[in-house]
Amino acid sequence: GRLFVNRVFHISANKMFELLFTDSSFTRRFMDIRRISNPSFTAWEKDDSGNEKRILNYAITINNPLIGKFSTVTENQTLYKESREGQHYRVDAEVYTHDVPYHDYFYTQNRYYIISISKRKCRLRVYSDVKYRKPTWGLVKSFITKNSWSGIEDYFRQLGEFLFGQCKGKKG
Ligand code: YK8
Repeated sequence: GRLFVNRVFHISANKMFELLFTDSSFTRRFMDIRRISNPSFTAWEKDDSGNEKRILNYAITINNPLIGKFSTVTENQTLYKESREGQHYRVDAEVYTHDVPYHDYFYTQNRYYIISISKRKCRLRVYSDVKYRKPTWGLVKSFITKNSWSGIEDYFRQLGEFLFGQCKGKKG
């Protein structure tokens, strides 16, 4: 995958997890900014392997004239059991955009690592990869990949900035 976020934030690892991976007001506000609508979240639930899972559904607004204006999205998140509360967390998210061209050919996999540095500092790393669900012609692949990277990059740049703004509002 490609590394899209690698940055230290002045909040605890715990707080970072809460902001990004619970139904927080931070998430709600960020969704508003991104014009993400109709969000629904399931609660984290342990599966047979001991990892925890939750499912998000929402609609995104797209500003690429090739694609159309909206798409519904399903995001399946896994919180790995190796995560240690307050210390380190790993969450994988599989993102399916249901209403874009070639939607049945690919999905996006995002890996989030939150690592505690001190009581009030943590590092966030996010890797992203475009995954193919069936054999895809090379030209189509490069079309999908190119359109995906630019959208993903834009999203995580904005997320990083919004998180940074959140931290500045805090003491320390
Ligand atoms: C998540 C990756 C691709 C997709 C989009 C589709 C290209 C279609 C290719 C055709 C619109 C919030 C993206 C960017 C939509 C948004 C997705 C978000 C940002 C033309 C061949 C949604 C993170 C995320 C992951 C993948 C992104 C999609 O939390 O280009």
